[in-house]
Amino acid sequence: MAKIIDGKAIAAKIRGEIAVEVNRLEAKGVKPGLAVVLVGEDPASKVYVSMKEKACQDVGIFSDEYKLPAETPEAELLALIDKLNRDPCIHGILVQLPLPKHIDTEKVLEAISPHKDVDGFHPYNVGRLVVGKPLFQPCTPYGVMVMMKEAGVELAGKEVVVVGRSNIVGKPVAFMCLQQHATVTLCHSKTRDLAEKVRMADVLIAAVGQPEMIKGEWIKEGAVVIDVGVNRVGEKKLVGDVEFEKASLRASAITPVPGGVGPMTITMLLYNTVESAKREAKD
Ligand code: NAP
Ligand code: LUD
Repeated sequence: MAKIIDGKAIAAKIRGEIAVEVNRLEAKGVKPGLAVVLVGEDPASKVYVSMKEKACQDVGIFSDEYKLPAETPEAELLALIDKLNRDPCIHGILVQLPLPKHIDTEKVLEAISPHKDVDGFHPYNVGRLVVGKPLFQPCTPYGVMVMMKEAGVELAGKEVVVVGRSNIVGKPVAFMCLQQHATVTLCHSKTRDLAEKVRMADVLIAAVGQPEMIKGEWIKEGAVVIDVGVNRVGEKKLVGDVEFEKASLRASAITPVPGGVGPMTITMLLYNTVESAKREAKD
């Protein structure tokens, strides 16, 4: 039976350490500040944004919230980002995705100062990651790496299979694993025989967004399974991209959904914001 990698517990430990660090900075007159921008009414985004705001309050980070209507013109959003880029009280700017269709997401992400880009989505930060000299690392993949480290998962020489190639999760986590000397296979919707690829994995990272599409029987005996997927089925139930119960019978360690990668994402956002404030203050 697999060991459960408890993201909630690891997140709570790190948030405790962040709170201590925020206190230390405050004593020196530095208050880390995060601007959280939400455009529109996407229900999942509303939940995540309010979780982020609460997490900031819990550790003592100042959070400045901007909730804009869905029909906000792109120019108005760009003007807000420009203002936040120049605001000395703000060390991190987060624009929750997805954005409404009339807004060019790439243009918005490129407008955020790379030095306040706590999501790590600006092409400057993506490039820094790819060359192995990261400044801000994107929160979800960063959280995955920290979880694996905490769980004692050694990556050098291992076969890592990532399913999903989004800019938010799949691509960056693949580069992070490569940096840790894993041999990485990056799969997507055009991959032939996904089951065969998954069977090779010493470490499987699933970020597909399809409820339980990765079957328990595909998992190699003793593999580590990291399930990034958060899929709502029915009214309330959340499931991952992997068949949890069946995969648990074969894996040596597995992350649950909820309580796995999700809480780590928010924790790394807090971490990046504090790092940004420290860099700005030359602390
Ligand atoms: P996304 O942008 O929709 O990307 C999904 C990826 O999965 C794409 O690369 C797609 O391939 C691939 N894919 C889709 N169907 C597939 C199939 N049948 N076989 C193989 N690959 C397939 O999603 P995302 O933003 O990366 O999110 C993925 C999941 O993670 C979602 O459930 C999301 O809610 C969750 N998530 C969780 C967190 C967290 O903090 N826990 C953070 C972010 C995302 P193509 O590129 O070929 O289309
Ligand atoms: N946009 C993210 N869009 C969506 N789940 C998140 C997320 C927490 N700019 C920007 O925060 O990093 C981002 N930056 N994302 N996501 C997804 C993605 C973004 C997803 C899940 C959770 C953040 C989370 O804590 C809980 C869990 O898995 O235990 C369950 C709570 C629930 O109802 O999903």
